[in-house]
Amino acid sequence: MSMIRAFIALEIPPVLQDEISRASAGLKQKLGDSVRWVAPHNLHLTLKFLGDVPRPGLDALALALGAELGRLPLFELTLAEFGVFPNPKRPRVLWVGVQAPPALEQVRRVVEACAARLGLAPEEKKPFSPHLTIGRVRETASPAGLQAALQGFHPGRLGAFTVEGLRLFRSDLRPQGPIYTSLALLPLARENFPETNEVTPESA
Ligand code: 2AM
Repeated sequence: MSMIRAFIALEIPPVLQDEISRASAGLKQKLGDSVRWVAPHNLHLTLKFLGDVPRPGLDALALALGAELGRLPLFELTLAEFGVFPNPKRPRVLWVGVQAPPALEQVRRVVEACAARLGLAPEEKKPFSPHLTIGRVRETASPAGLQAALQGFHPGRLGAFTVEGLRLFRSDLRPQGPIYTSLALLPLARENFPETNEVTPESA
């Protein structure tokens, strides 16, 4: 059976993807090729990486999740500041921080529970640390050069938006970068939808 590499994520509104791109332009110039930068339209917040899953498994997951998430309220996320994994001495992943209410953790628990019911492996024991990966450091990068460039990078508050739902994404790895395709939209409770989906980038 053919397998689909998939993950569940929150989309970031294009205006905030652009804001992150604008805020990190100077850093990109400094670090250049020592980092594989995430294309602005690919910036997202991963809630669960599923790996290779057969299509019927994904359909079942979308169905189960759709029913559960439809009962949970909308919530707001704020994008702010910057950090690295695993530590500043050996940065491998560069990210923008996410300030989230407890509702995000609740959503993540529902995602884990639905995935587990369908036999998809639970996340490793490490605690959930919501972040938006903006770049991945190449093996060849000089740690000293990286540290110097990263120390002065403090983008502050980048903006906030209302989360209306999750998406199930397909990921196709290509030499020029991954291609993410939405397979399903999984809305949160519709009765709580605001009149308009407010997005407030800091530079607006
Ligand atoms: P992260 O880099 O922000 O942690 C799609 O590949 C998404 O799934 C990526 O944004 C990545 O999020 C996340 N992911 C988590 N674990 C992964 C893994 N083992 N392999 C690939 N992607 C993974």
